Amino acid sequence: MSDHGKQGITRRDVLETGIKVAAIGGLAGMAGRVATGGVALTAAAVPAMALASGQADVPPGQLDEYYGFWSGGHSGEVRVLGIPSMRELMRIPVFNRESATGWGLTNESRKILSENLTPETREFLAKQGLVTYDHGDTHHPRMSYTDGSYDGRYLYINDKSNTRIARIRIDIMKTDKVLEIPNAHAIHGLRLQRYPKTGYVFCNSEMRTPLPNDGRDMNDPKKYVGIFSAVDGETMKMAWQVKISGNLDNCDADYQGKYAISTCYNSEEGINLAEMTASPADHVVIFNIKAIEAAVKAGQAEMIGGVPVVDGRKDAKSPFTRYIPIANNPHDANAAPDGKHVIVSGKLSPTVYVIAWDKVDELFAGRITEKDVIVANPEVGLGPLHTTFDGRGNAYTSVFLDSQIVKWNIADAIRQYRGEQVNPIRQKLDVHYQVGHTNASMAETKDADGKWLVALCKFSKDRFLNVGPLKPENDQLIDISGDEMKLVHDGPTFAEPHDAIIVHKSKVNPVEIYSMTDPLFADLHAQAKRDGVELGKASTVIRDDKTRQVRVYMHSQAPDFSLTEFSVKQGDEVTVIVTNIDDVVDLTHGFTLVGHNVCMEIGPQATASVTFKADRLGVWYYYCQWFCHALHMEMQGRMLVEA
Ligand code: K7E
Ligand code: CUA
Ligand code: CA
Repeated sequence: MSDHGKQGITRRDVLETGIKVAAIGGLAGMAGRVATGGVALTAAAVPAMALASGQADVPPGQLDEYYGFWSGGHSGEVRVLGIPSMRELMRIPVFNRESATGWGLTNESRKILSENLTPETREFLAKQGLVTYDHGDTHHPRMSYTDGSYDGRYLYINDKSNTRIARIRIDIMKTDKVLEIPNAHAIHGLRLQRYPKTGYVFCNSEMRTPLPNDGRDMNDPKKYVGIFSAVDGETMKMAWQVKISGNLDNCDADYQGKYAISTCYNSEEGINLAEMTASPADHVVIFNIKAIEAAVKAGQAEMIGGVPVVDGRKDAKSPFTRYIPIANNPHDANAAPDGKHVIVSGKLSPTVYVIAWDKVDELFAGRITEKDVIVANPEVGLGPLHTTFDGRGNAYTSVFLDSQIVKWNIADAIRQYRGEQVNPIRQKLDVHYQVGHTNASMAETKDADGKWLVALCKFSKDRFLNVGPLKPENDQLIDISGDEMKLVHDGPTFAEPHDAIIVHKSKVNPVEIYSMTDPLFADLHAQAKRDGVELGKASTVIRDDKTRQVRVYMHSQAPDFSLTEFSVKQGDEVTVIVTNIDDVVDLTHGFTLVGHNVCMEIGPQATASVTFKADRLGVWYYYCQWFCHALHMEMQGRMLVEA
């Protein structure tokens, strides 16, 4: 029933029940508006048919079985794809500025982007005339868990470039929180606590800096500190941090809520390439969550930048961490859906390491040594980066230099490590070209179902029409449902999805229409109350002659604004507040003011606001930029700026 809007019927219902032209007219009439029915009419001819397993071609009018949540890399956004069609369904602005929706322009988005910056960052940005950073570099999108399964509440993602993380609400597919991580530098690895729920968002600081980074110890890199962070995923506030030796690249967590694990490629604590690759061995750090929580609770942590920090560095010999030696410069750590193993990919070593979580218990108990937690070390190929799983005991590792996805069997790898004559490698499939992350359907949950795998290739080279020197990346879809992997689709993507997760559609249930009482609009309701008006009902201009602040309240209902003219005085600070009172599925309006850098999206039953200085004398038109009606072009009004 998730397709249903408030009026109880959608265009999809119309298609699937075979009601034709007259009914669509009736639907529009029921909503009191003319719907854009052209698309629906052509799609109605498609017969309903189930997708065969392994079929990547999703016919017109049919829905995908999975959602893909894609990092947008240094575009700073998150993208939503349908899998297996690889159709891009939506872009969710996160750390970037977005022209269509006004993300970064509206008051609501600016608040989200700025409210959880550190005081130092806030002061620095203010000097540049900014309230927040204008860009981000996203890598690792991860959906919240309950008991090892996706629970469809939130998606979290890192910003490496400005040391932040963000949270997206899955119910509306919008970013609702952004947090700068204090004491850290460049958040790269991000993964989530799986059990009992999320819980913690684990964040790796990739770079080491002096702590605090206030000008001290700059020429003494040995004194720099690496930081591992845990954020409370509910409140999006810092929980605790751990000082570590070396740096941190990627991380993951177990299925019992006991451990997190991070890879380190710079155990040398070097500051250039030669130094960072000097040692034949680096390590992974395993964090004992209960031990850290106990120390924080007992007040044993040091408060730095408002965060409790414990010392988990090697020399501290703490109960918080263990350092497992791994051949040089490992990249990812990926927990297997069997709940028993975690795979560390070697990068500069042609092997991957299999670590058993129950051995980690023994290591912390002091019964075995660090190297004993490793139960397999199969050779997979040159440049292993990331590993994913099919839920049938097989692992799939991306090997960058060989440009392959390598399928291997975990149990056989363990047997081989014990000395049995068995080859764990099942298949090597060429991909195009130079694959980074790979992820399979539901693979990061205990519901791993082994149907689809994506290989996020860093280069497309000759795979698409030439678009000039800057090429798209190539995200390839591979069918892993059978014994053999089969490449079924090339998917061009723009800069640059590092990582993606594939989530069954049953786990993702967004709403069709906003709730007018959504917390997103709480500030606006409060302001309206102070002004003695009600959102969605008022069409009024409120001016404070002393502060010269003007608030313009209006609502939108296709094809008109409730205010088609308002006047302000030159130099006024104007806030326009628009409520979309249409409650029709897919009926979004916009508000764009010519010549004022003002634009916003207003979804059905949503309210949005934007503030600007009315400094330009004359007539300035505003219009709805979201096609909403046959008379959408006419949906406009005038702002008169008087001397
Ligand atoms: Cu391998 Cu940032 Cu996960 Cu890129 S990271 S590939
Ligand atoms: Cu409202 Cu276009
Ligand atoms: Ca190294």
